[in-house]
Amino acid sequence: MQRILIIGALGQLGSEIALECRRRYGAENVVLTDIRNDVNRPLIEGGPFYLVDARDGKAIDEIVRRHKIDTIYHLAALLSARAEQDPLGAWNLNINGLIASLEVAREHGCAVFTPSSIGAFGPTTPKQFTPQDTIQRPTSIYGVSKVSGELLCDYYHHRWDVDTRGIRFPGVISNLTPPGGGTTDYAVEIYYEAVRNKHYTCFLRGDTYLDMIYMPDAVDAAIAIMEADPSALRHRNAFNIAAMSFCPEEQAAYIRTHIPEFTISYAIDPVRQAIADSWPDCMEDYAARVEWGFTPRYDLASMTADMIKTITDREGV
Ligand code: AKB
Repeated sequence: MQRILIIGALGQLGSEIALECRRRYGAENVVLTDIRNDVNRPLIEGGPFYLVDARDGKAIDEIVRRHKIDTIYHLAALLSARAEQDPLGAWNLNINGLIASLEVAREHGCAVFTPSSIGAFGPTTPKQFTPQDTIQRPTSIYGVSKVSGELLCDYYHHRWDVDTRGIRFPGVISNLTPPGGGTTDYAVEIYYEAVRNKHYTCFLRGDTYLDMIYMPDAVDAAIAIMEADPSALRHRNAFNIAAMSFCPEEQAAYIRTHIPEFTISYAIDPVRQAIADSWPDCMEDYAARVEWGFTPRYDLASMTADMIKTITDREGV
């Protein structure tokens, strides 16, 4: 029986993992927390919800006891671009929040899912077909916190036998909850602007390649790894997953197959460009495919068709 706690449940990834977990395991078995409660009323009212700071280990401990939680999805974090504006705040939330969850998991025997990121790599990492196990010397504070998080999760597993598991997410593209403060946010914004204004001004260069994944595949991956047979997991905390790799120019070309008048221009943000330039162009994800069966369904063509249809239908354009 899975009894799940999702910390950071109202964010881009959390809100969709929460919906799918409630559908699979029953709303009463999926407890949500977030530091805010002023968005997404249906999710807040659809099952147990608590207003909690992810660093508040005591509050998390009480929730885990009260609801007999066995699995924690720890999703609260500042993303890469936002983190550069407040490096100490990012370190504080990304690391102390994670430690709070790991300590509660150690005490109560919970499994813990933690998202890492392509941000855990840096300029000295091989850029093409980035291997699962390779150089990790990130230059952003977000990346530094993500590598540290991977190591912390490994440590809690080896030292305390906590069932920690995790994925290095590429940019996640979705149409329910907007991302906030990421370097890959452009790849979501472009679809909204294409439908609304037929034009997008991109903050990255047109030839900047990055890995991306569509939300349905990201949600399936997060749940699949937590349901995987633990004896099959050799890497545990930092599986590369890569569904597709593209640059803004290519994404714009695919959008034009649906909206021929769409145009793109560029106003480069040097901070986010430097972060993107330090990340891989495309990762190799063999370990995730072999160890727990990662099989993404969407590529750039099918994702673009679905994003444009969903946004157009919703906005009545
Ligand atoms: C970001 O851009 O910061 C995130 C990520 C790739 O981890 N979307």
